[in-house]
Amino acid sequence: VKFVIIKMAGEVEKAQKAGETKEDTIFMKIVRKEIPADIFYEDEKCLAFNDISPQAPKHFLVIPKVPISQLSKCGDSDAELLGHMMVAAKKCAEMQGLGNGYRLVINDGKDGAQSVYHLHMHVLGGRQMGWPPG
Ligand code: TR5
Repeated sequence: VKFVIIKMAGEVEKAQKAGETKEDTIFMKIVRKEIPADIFYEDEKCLAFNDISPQAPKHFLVIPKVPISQLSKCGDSDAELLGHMMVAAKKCAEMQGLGNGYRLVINDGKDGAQSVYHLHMHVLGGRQMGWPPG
């Protein structure tokens, strides 16, 4: 339990230091296949890969191929892409055998504990989730 609390504190601290920059993110490098990731789904608009630090037996990320920094920067013109990503997340959850349910999370900005400023949906499953989240 102590380890988990320390780890959670570390993630939040990291997120608070992160911020939107004009620089390339690690996720754009994954989109361009410049660094390896466990990509198991890809279509013309988005891809999904396993999170490097899983917080549940199944934990993957769905990201757009275009560099949108965060949900709060999206506008009306992004509605189709956001809907597409949510449907892709649902298809991926099925592919990953999450028939008993799962959780979809988008962390936005500092208070949301976002650490990578390339929009991503977390999909977590394979165990009973608690509520409320921390
Ligand atoms: O905190 P937010 O919502 O921004 O989530 C960022 C997520 O990206 C965290 O769950 C990290 O574990 C995950 N992450 C970070 C890196 C990474 C990754 N997932 C897969 N592959 C990764 N690589 C190669 N490099 C990362 N820095």
